[in-house]
Amino acid sequence: MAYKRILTVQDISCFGQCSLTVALPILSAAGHETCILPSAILSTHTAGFSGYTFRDLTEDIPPIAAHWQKEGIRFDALYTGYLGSTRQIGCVEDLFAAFKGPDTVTVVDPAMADNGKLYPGFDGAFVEAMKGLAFSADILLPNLTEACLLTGYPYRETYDEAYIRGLLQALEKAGAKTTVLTGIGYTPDTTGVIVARGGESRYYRHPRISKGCHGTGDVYASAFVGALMQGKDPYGAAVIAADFTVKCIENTQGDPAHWYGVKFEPLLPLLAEMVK
Ligand code: PXL
Repeated sequence: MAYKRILTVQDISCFGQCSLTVALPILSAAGHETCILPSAILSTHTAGFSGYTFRDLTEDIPPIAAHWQKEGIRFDALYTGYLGSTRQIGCVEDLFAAFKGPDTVTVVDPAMADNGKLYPGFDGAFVEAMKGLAFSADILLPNLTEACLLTGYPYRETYDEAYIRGLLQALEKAGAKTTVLTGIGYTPDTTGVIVARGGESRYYRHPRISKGCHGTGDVYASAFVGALMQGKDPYGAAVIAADFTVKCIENTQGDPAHWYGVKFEPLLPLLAEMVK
C-alpha cells in the first residue's frame, strides 16, 4: 500500500462530525500520514446549531507555513475543505504556491454551500475569492450548488442531463481541470457523482438514501482523497468514496438523534479494505 503525506486545511468543528474530525480518521484509515492546518475552531458546525462559537485562524496560517518551509517539509497532496474567511483563501493560495511540487496533487472541496444556499457567514466576496483557489486545483470537488456559484450557472433543484452538460462546460470554461461533481441524481431514488475532464465525463449512479444528512460531503471528499492517494484514478476513487459514503449513511439513518453527522467510524476498517 502507498503511504503518502497529505495536508488537509479545514476547520475543527469540536462537535458535529465534519471537517477535520472526519478527514483525519478517514485519511489515516486509508493508510496515509495526515497533517492538519485548522482554518477555524467552532464549538459545532453551522448547519442546524445556533449560538456556536467561531474562532478564525487566518492569522496563524502564514507563520505555520513559514515554519514548515524552514523545516523543508513537503506534501504529496494538499486538500482543502471549509475555510474560515475570505482573506484566508488568499493565504491558502500562497500555501499552494509554497508547497505544490511537481508531483503534489491539489484537491479543493469548495465547502461553502448546499441545497441552493450559502452556509451561514459566507457572502459573494467569499465566493469570488474561492473561484481563484477552486480553478487552480488539480481536482475540484463541488456539489451542485457550489458548482453553480463558482460559474454563475443558474441553480435548479430539478434538472436533466442537458442542464448538467451545460454546467460541466461552464466549469471547464472557468478553468476546472478535473471535476468531481457530487450529488447529481436524475431519478427520485438515485443520486450519483460525475467525474469530468477535458470534455469527457463518466457518471456513477448510487442509491439516494436520505436527504439532508449532514457531514456526508466531508466523508465523501476525504474518502476520495484517501483512495486517490492509494493510486486509484479519479473515477475509481470517486466510486470508492460513493460506496463508502452510502454505507456510512445506511449506518446512520435508523438513528434520528444522530441528525448532525454520519456514523462513519465503525466503517473505517471497510474503507481500509476498499482502498487497497
Ligand atoms: O461539512 C461542511 C462544513 C464544515 N465545517 C463547518 C460547517 C459545514 C457545513 O455546514 O458548518 C463549520
